[in-house]
Parts: sequence; C-alpha cells; structure tokens
Amino acid sequence: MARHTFFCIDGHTCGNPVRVVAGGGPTLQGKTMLDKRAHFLAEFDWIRKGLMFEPRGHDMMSGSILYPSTREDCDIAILFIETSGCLPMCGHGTIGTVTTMIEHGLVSPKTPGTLRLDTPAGVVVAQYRQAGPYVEEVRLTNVASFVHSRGLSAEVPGLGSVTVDVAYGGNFYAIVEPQKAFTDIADVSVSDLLGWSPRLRQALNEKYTFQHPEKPEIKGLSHILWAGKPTQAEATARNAVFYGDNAIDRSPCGTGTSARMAHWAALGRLKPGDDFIHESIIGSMFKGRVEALTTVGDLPAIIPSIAGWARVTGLNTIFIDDRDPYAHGFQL
Ligand code: PYC
Repeated sequence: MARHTFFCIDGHTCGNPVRVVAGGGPTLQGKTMLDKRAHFLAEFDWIRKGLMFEPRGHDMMSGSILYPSTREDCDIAILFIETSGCLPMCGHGTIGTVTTMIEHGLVSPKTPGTLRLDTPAGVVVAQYRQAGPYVEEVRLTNVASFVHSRGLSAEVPGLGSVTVDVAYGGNFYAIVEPQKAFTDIADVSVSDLLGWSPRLRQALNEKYTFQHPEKPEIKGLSHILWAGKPTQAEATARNAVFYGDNAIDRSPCGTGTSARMAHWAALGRLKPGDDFIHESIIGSMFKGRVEALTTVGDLPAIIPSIAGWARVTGLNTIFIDDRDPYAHGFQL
C-alpha cells in the first residue's frame, strides 16, 4: 500500500485545462518519446487516469509530464496526458506547458525565447514572449499536418448520414463541415455534439483505417472537429472539438487548428504566409499561420504555427492513495 505524490502546476490555455506534472512522474524506458509513451501506457496508465478523471480531474482535464529530451537538438521532452489517453501532440497543452515551465523555472532554454520540444509526434518549436516573469504568448511551430482522406461517410444515430474529410495535425481529426445533417455549431447544442461525436468517431474507426504514413505508431481517429462560422470580426472560423468521451475543447485546439489549416490549404483556401484565426466554443482564439509547404510520405502537407496564451492558476500537490477506491478515477 502506498500514497503516490505528484507535484503539479495547474493552469489553462485559452480556457482549457493544463495540469503540468513537474515532479512524481515515473521513469520511462525507450529511445524516443513514442517508445516512452508506449511504456507509460503499458505500465503507468493508472497515473494518467488518477490525475485526469474525477475525483482529481474532470472530463476536459489534460496535462503533461516533463522528461529529459531523448534528442540532442531539444531542450526538454513532453508526454501528454489527457482523459482520452496519451496524445502524440497537444497544442493547448504545449502552450500551457511552455508558459508553466518558463514562469516556474522548470527548464533552461538553450536559446532564450525559444524552446525545442521533443514530443511523441516529433519536434515542436515554441517561441515565447515574456513581460517580466510572465509569459504573454507562445507560438508553436507544429509537426507537418496533412489531409489523410476525403469524402468519408458514416451513419450517426440521432444525426443521420454525414460526410467528412480527415486531417492530421498531431492527432487525426474528422472535420465536419456544413452539410444537410449539420449546418453550424451555432445551430446545435453542446449536448448534441457530445452525443453525436463518439458515435461518429466509432463509425469512422470501424469503417476506415487512419495511420500516419511515417510514424505507424500514431493511428486511430481520436477527435471530431465540428465547424462553425466565426462570431468575432477578427476570427476566420469557429470550431467545437470533441475529445475523450465527454469533452468539448474550451480552447480553439492547437492540433485541430493545424489539421483544419491543412484542410483549408488542400482546398486552396490558404497558402504559405496566410493567417487563420480560430475561435473556440467559448470565444477564445488561437492565431494560426501556414508557415511552409512540405510532404508527409507522398501526401502534400503544411507546416503550421499556432499562437495563444495560458495562465497558471495554482500549485497542486496531488495524492493517489492505493486505499482509495477511486485511486484511478472514474467516469459517469
Ligand atoms: O490543443 O491540440 C490541442 C488539443 C487536443 C485535445 C484537446 N486540445
């Protein structure tokens, strides 16, 4: 019997939670962050569940555990933890983790103002702007993002037949654009989206295969991006991103914004140098930009960047006590 202690720093990025585990994370084996992620999932997933689910977390809880980089060219490595699992990459999580690390002295950047991050999805470069001790904004240059497949259809109980394109921005996203069964997130309720999303995800995963062409360990459609028209003059578009079993991202979702920019670029709506301001369900915004064109396998891809802000909300020493019947959390 033991009581496990985790030294966490809690915060949020544009409204979505980020719990950074600064101490107490397990030692992981593996040469790369993808290997370490596999080791964590095989042996230590109880830590993720205990820290993310109720009663210590909630449906939207998301965070990271810090590790020494597995690569010479990075400052630090990040393992993302969330109610949905260990994401290969998380944009709001990166912005929150960088803000927390800099404000709390958890990392020594080789180049001030820049952190090179070793994530399971690949190298992500974060540039941050400070005002005194506080980080004002983080812009991350994300992994190459691309359209995986077009025109996939699924029958969703309660919604009807929908057709989606699937794009990758660090996770695989089904992008639901306006169509007969769905017009705009403004026309439906959050509980509608929470009801339809897991059914749509399951139907698509049963019918189709989603796998990264260069990193086969990254597979499966995990997120649904429901499209909407912006409500604020400076925004390009709005979204509601579903993840886990019961969560709508309160931030505009960094990997979702990357996937959507790749989709817009493939449709000819964005080109290198173009900005794309994404508005979240609560009205917070990320400033996206298409930095360059590239390829992934033989697919055309973009290098996206995303800028946003985060605030630290407090220090949180969390115990997971083996005697607690809810040590590993629960979900309704
Ligand atoms: O910002 O990439 C993101 C993200 C993924 C899931 C929730 N937020």
